[in-house]
Amino acid sequence: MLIETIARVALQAAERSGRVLCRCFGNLSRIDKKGRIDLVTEADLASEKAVVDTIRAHFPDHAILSEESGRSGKNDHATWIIDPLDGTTNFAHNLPVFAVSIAYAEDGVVRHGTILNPARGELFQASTGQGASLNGRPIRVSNVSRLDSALLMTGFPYDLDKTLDAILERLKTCLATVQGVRRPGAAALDLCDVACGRCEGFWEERLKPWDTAAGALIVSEAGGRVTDFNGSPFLPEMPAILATNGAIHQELADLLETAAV
Ligand code: 2AM
Ligand code: CA
Repeated sequence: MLIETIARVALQAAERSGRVLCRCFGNLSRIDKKGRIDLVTEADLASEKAVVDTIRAHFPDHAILSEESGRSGKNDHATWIIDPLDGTTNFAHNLPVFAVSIAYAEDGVVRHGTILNPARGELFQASTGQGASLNGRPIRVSNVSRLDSALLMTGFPYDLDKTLDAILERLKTCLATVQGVRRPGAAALDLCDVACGRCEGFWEERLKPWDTAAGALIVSEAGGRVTDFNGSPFLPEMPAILATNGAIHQELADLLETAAV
């Protein structure tokens, strides 16, 4: 499949989703819980319908893996991986830090990623071998190489109780070493911030493929490095992700390792 065609459909789907999300933002009438703190809103569902309908209209035989509706279609060759609303908790609190994330994978390898932050009008795109862009302009990771000059981002999983000690140990160790740690609440956007050099690194565990598939490609196409916590090349099905500008990667991986409880 021509990657330009994929990118065009991904953009159309993201723009439709963006309009849906902006319409719903600040106007939610219903918020349901999937777990103690794991929310789903009518915005997640309406955005998912906008994205899935767009992809289905162009590629009825492609498989789709999307956060709210799960897996549909049988096609081992071509799969779309979608988070219709990344940052649902922010969205439900009227905090404008959220995105739609759309990835396309061929034979298990992510070939294209589109992430739209409709509240800021920021569109991040990457295709394998073609670099990454923000609103059409090429982006690069930062060249900061010292941890004490590095700004990092992280996130906390919904099932916190299981791993709270390990998460707090990592956070404590990083806070004591780096310039700063932020926790914005939308993993896809954290990855985009690494890709365009607003921060040097991002780590989080217990994520799902839809949280990371598009963003990981955007980071690597922007010149960054993406692995699991052990340094193995990242795949969307891996629950732990470490994405950096490359220059701080090994040092940050070692630091996270020292914090293991
Ligand atoms: P969401 O808003 O789509 O649910 C917050 O730490 C970030 O991680 C958000 O991107 C959130 O995505 C995601 N996240 C946290 N815990 C998660 C979990 N258990 N499963 C999937 N995504 C999770
Ligand atoms: Ca989501």
